[in-house]
Amino acid sequence: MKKLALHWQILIGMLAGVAFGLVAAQLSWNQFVIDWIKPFGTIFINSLKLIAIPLIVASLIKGVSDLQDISKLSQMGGRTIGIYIITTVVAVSLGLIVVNLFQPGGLIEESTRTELMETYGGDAAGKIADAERQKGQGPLQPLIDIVPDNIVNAATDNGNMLQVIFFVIFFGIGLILIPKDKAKPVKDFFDGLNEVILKLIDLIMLGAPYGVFALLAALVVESPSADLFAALIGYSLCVLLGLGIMVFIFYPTLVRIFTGRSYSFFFKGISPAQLLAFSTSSSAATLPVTMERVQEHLGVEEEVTSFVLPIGATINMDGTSLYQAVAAVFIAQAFGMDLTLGAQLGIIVTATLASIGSAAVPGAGMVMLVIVLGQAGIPEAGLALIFAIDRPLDMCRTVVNVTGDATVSMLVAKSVGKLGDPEVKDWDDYYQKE
Ligand code: DAS
Repeated sequence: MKKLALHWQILIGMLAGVAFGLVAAQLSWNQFVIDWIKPFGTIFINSLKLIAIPLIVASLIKGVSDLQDISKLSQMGGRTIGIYIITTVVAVSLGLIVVNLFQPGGLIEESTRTELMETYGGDAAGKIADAERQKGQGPLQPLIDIVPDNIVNAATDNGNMLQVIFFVIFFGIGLILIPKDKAKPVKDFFDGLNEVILKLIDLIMLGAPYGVFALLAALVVESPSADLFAALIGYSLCVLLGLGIMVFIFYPTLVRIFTGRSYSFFFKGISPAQLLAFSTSSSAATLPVTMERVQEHLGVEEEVTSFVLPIGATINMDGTSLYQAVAAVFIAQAFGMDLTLGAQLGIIVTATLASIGSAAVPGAGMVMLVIVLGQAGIPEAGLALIFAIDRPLDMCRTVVNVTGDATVSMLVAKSVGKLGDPEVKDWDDYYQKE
């Protein structure tokens, strides 16, 4: 029998976890589930947290050292990176506005919050105390905190993610500035490390159906409280609202304003790639279709798509960055932490960088969320709260990631005069005529 795609296995794991949790609660097997099932969910979450630092180190060093070719390649390079960063910052900011406006974590009652702290909080109390202490420090303390005085200490605590990121980018710049023959072995090492890490994520994600089953069964058995359930629904709706605004308003408006192409032209062109992104949860798997649709149906010349889209699939993940901003603030709200404006601005930086460092594979956004939580001083244990419902949100945010890449490729093509005429049906004829 054809093996069921991991994707559907995870969704089945979710449903089975809820069903098993409900039956266990009825049969008073609560303690059994907590002692013998929940640990597999904890192990799964820990393995995702384990892979976060190696992933950010390898993918950012690769990303920064690849910039060397990009920025020299043509004026397209700087323009592409610049527009990608702008759309990502817009996405993160939109996520922060939505989650602060609707406060889904506020639906959780004080009694449930205390339970959460005991069940998931881990060192939450310590983190909250740190956050309180930080409020009293000087205005530039967050800037000082970015520069590590010891890279080993920075790398050993998820809380110093920006310090790791700072060192990695600094290292990548050094790699660009040394002679190419000296840089090549180092660059090849990190390219190889990146491949290994991506393979490890694949292996970890094989455990996802079981991890999700355990997490959901534990979630149902431990705290089926209506307020927590309502809060999780509220959180999911905040993510979906933000993603919906990006796909149905922000991107088509950019295309309309800067390329003059109509809303229907854009969606007729890109929708097959969006559907594939939704069903695979992987920008990388969708990339060949994205390239074909953008080239053959949105009129972007091959010279632009072959450059802008592969980079976009790797570093431009607007949906992921929006989701990370919403998830981080939601978990803080769930633990009763009120994040300062500085901490939220810090989330804009880390979510933008974390989405650049996220791999274009299912579940990568969740792995990198550890970076955002760690830096903001939010208990990473909160991942267990939202991981169980992550997969449907991953499907949706991957659609946004792909749509954002297609949008930017049209804007870049238009700006370098490589965007075809929308009335043309067969692009081969069109370009051959020129
Ligand atoms: N699934 C990732 C992608 O392929 C996005 C994510 O995990 O957030 O774009």
